[in-house]
Amino acid sequence: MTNRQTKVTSSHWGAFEVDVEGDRLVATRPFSEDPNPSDIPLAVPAAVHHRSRVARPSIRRGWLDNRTRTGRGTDPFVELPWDEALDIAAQEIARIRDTHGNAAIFGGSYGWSSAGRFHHAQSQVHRFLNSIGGYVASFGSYSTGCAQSIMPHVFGVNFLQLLYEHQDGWPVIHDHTETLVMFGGINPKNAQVSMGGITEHETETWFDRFAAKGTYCVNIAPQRGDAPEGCDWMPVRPASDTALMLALAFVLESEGLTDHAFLDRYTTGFARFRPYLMGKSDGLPKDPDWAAPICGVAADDIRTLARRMAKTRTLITVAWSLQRGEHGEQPYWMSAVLATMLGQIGLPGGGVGYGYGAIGGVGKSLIGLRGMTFSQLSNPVKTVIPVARIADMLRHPGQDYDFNGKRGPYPDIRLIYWAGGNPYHHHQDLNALHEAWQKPETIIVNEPWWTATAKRADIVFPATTPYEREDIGRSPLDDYLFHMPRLIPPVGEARDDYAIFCGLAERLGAGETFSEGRDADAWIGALYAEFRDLAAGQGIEVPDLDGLRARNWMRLPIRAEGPNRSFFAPFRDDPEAFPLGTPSGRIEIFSERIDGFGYDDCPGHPVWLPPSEWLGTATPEAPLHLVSPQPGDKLHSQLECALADLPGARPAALLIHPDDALARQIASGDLLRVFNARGACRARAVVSDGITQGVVALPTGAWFGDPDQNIDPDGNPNVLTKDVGTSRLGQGCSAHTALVEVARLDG
Ligand SMILES: Nc1nc2c(c(=O)[nH]1)N[C@H]1C(S)=C(S)[C@@H](COP(=O)(O)OP(=O)(O)OC[C@H]3O[C@@H](n4cnc5c(=O)[nH]c(N)nc54)[C@H](O)[C@@H]3O)O[C@H]1N2
Ligand SMILES: Nc1nc2c(c(=O)[nH]1)N[C@H]1C(S)=C(S)[C@@H](COP(=O)(O)OP(=O)(O)OC[C@H]3O[C@@H](n4cnc5c(=O)[nH]c(N)nc54)[C@H](O)[C@@H]3O)O[C@H]1N2
Ligand SMILES: [Mo]
Repeated sequence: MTNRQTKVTSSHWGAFEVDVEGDRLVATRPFSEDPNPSDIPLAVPAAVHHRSRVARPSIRRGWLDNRTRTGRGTDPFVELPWDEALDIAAQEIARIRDTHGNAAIFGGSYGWSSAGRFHHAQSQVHRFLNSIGGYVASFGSYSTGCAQSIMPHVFGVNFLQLLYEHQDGWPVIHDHTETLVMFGGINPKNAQVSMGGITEHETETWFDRFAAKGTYCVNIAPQRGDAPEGCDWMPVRPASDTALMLALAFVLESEGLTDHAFLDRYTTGFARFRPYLMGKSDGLPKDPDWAAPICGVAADDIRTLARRMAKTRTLITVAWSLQRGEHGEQPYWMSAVLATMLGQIGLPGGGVGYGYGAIGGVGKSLIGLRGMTFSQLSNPVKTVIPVARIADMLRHPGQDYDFNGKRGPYPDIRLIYWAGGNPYHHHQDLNALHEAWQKPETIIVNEPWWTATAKRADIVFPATTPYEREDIGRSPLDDYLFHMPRLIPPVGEARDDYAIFCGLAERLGAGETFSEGRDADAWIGALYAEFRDLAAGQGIEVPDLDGLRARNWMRLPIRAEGPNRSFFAPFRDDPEAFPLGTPSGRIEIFSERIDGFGYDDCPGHPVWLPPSEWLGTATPEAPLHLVSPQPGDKLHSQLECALADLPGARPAALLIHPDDALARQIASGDLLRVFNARGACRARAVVSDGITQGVVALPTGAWFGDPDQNIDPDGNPNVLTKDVGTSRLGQGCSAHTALVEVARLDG
């Protein structure tokens, strides 16, 4: 009989117990301290031992034989011994670097990879590329790229800092908020996940407490399920939130409910915005009767909500999804303006907050404790593209583009190195990406699995999963610390990203720069020792590494007590002494700086700007708005290989309103074709009155199928989405901008 042992490990979707027998993970169970554990880890053992693991270093036949670029995704791969494959890859990197320079190497390599402080694939690839002279990097994330550009203009603070350090925690919201207005909802399915780890899943349980206390919670979103049960649902048409927010603002202003004292003291530019709001500048008052047909919410409901917001302690929350669409800058900026008009910014439980529920860590009320960052060294190449503009970059080398007040050319990329992300899952308009993907001479990918991206690379190095290596689990948004034990030996011939990059760096004469003479154990020891000192400096005692190994995990005493840590509180007390980082030191309702950019797609104050594809531009060919939210059963495309094996699981489920289903003779369970001019995929119908009429929802996460099929078999919505920047200012991901048609796929 094999010996069974059980250990706890941590991941982006939380901590869980793992049973190990010999060389295999056999089962997972919830972690004892988690009040509301996620089911996501149930798929881990099947995925780790799945037939789709990359077994050995693999090189595409056509590339190996005569460096062809065609054949990505169709050519067979040749397996090679590690030394030979590393030699070939190092020679190719050297060739590109010596011929075209480091600015011909794209290492943006976006993606979540897996948790663990040291074996973080993105940090590893960036450090490696820096050690050999640098690479073209990327700015921002697919999650919040647009907000990361616009919000510093409005609040004068880095957006991620705003999110993670200056928003009210759940206890403050519970104690003070009377009205919670959730644009895009607060979705417990998304709060299962938090980058780097989330141990006590608490987002959903707070809503039970809000209900018990009588907090009024309204979910303004296309799906009822975007917020916990018990919340009011105000169905809206996607991309119309700015119009709704403007109408709420109009009611405040026309009914004398605006807090002008707040506007005078803490903001700048209301006088420039007001004529637009009231219709003096364009003859179009942004009143509820104007907004109702745009957003699909009755004018009287808008009035009632505005009055309630003015008369109670109100927190406006905005999901990240609202800025992942064309003109995503506008609802974000307008939500801030609406909050200034209510005058509650800086009061506990009032104002505006971003990304509650988007990840489980937002709203956790913790004392800041950082540490354990693996240095990426510095990048001598200064070229940085907005992260979601990768296909444009590949398609248009040398062409100028605008970004947040700057203008410059895209670099000419000859080599792509990707580790820890899956662009053939995450990018919009995959068929167009696939065309752009043919341009570089060489594509190298480190991946544990044969994902669509690995299949479309020239050189694939098999990477270990977190269960095959030792690491430390810790996130500044969580109050636990984990030793993540090596549970099994590497599957196949997989190596850690660190070992792969050590092998390449040595061959490229940068071994010492990359590794500093340390192996993985030495790095983990050094990072942990540094963290231990940092914690001690804050009066928090953690055991030494051997002690942590023995304990496996510990809870850190870093829950914050008392009022929020928001910088808006001191700003509210004394705006002269604590000015914001904007040019005016105040919240900018009108921004001279943005106005100076001269962008018609993002002018000097928030405006209603319809996107190119939404229900207002629906056509007979593409009459339905597609939203593509995050999947509830996994993290993006991770673990998909195991989930897709479950009976009936694929193609993915598409939510459709009963009226839209009836018009197409669709019933729940029917196999569907979802299509537009950009592409097509299959899906399985779920008919539900929990979605706004005219809208369909198909989550991300299905792997992209084979390129010779013109219909993606498993239901990847990114064959349908539009690949366009949010605006010249933000250039963020526009995943939620897409019109489609749906039809039954029988006969
Ligand atoms: N239509 C649409 N598209 C979207 C979105 C949307 O809302 N709608 N959302 C966007 C957003 S917000 C995001 S964040 C992206 C997410 O997109 P990604 O972050 O690219 O998605 P993941 O599936 O998490 O990709 C991580 C990859 O890293 C691999 N990996 C895991 N561990 C390791 C490791 O240790 N080493 C190496 N080398 N690899 C590892 C995994 O196998 C996986 O293939 O998707 C974006 N795309
Ligand atoms: N289980 C799980 N959780 C995750 C992830 C995952 O892959 N799996 N991914 C994580 C990541 S990387 C991110 S970035 C976050 C994303 O967090 P969010 O961006 O907040 O989440 P989404 O699921 O993309 O969208 C939430 C809802 O917004 C609604 N919506 C779409 N467009 C609009 C609009 O124009 N107006 C309004 N009012 N609503 C709209 C849709 O109905 C959708 O269901 O989730 C994180 N959490
Ligand atoms: Mo994201």
